[in-house]
Amino acid sequence: MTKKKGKLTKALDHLIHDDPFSKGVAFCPGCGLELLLRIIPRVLGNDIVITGTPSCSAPVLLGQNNRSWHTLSYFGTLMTGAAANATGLVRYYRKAGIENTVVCFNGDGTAADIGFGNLSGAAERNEPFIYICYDNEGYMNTGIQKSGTTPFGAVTSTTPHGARALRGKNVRRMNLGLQMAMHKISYAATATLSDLDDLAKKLKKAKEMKTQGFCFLHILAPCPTGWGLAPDHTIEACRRAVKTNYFPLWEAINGRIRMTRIVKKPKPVETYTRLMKKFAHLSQADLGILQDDIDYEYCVLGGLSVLESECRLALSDED
Ligand SMILES: Cc1ncc(C[n+]2csc(CCOP(=O)(O)OP(=O)(O)O)c2C)c(N)n1
Ligand code: SF4
Repeated sequence: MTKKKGKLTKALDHLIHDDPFSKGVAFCPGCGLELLLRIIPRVLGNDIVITGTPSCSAPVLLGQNNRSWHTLSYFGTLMTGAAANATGLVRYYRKAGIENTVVCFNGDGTAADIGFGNLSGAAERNEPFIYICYDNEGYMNTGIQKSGTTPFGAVTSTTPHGARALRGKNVRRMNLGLQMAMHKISYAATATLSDLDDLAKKLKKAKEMKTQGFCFLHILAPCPTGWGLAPDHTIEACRRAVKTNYFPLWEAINGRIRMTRIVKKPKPVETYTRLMKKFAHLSQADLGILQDDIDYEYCVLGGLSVLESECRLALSDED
């Protein structure tokens, strides 16, 4: 009991700033995005400038009916040019002699698909801002369409189950976090809402590291409405995503990867999928494909995270 209390205090210790959001905002019950949005300024401070695109975050961040739900600075932009606009903002502030932190905050539809080109460009130029992708694995605001990060087998409105032998998404997800880390940017990391201490440390590290260049955080943020997940299972879904290696936690400085949490005995992916309806139709064979994808991605990650020391050894052998 005492131990648990200590753990909780550790995570909450990072939330040192006031919550700039109104108590009731326009998100569905249990929305992972809402919790994440409330945490970011509480950790980073209220002087951040957020920029983002049309999405589930926009009704709250941009406001509705000329009213605002928060006291932060927000710059609304287009899905096609989110990172290019953030680049412009940063350059304007630098020219004006204003020191602040620009946070480009977008869903996976923007980050992985529609705005990926200029995200990659900003990363390659190592622009000094933080890009956060909250990954709810689809275009949720426009009716739950599949995106590049939607996993194999998941039902979305564009990858249905039932009609003409369709069984959800029939191709595997892209690994956005790894792709960004391989741009060898100043800082890249994955995080989720079940591991708040890890999430808060990575937010702080991104704020520190952005003086050296581009920082990218890939954050799993469950969408109860789109996933068929009970609103009170949001955190449990994140916890199981980590425990099954569906969403491993790591960070990378200049492309050098380090696991921030190693799960000693990963649970089978069904432990995670059974929580939500979007996977309810999957056969054992389908689950096998999903499991294989998770195992493969984890092997790649493991390989990359040890590669550096192994390469150094090999090089010193040659010496
Ligand atoms: C270029 C472009 N295509 C399509 C749209 C329509 N649109 C508005 S919000 C949205 C969904 C955005 O998805 P994502 O970025 O993943 O955020 P989420 O809705 O999941 O929060 C889309 C497709 C748009 N605004 N701009
Ligand atoms: S649709 Fe999903 S991401 Fe959008 S507000 Fe609702 S729960 Fe959140």
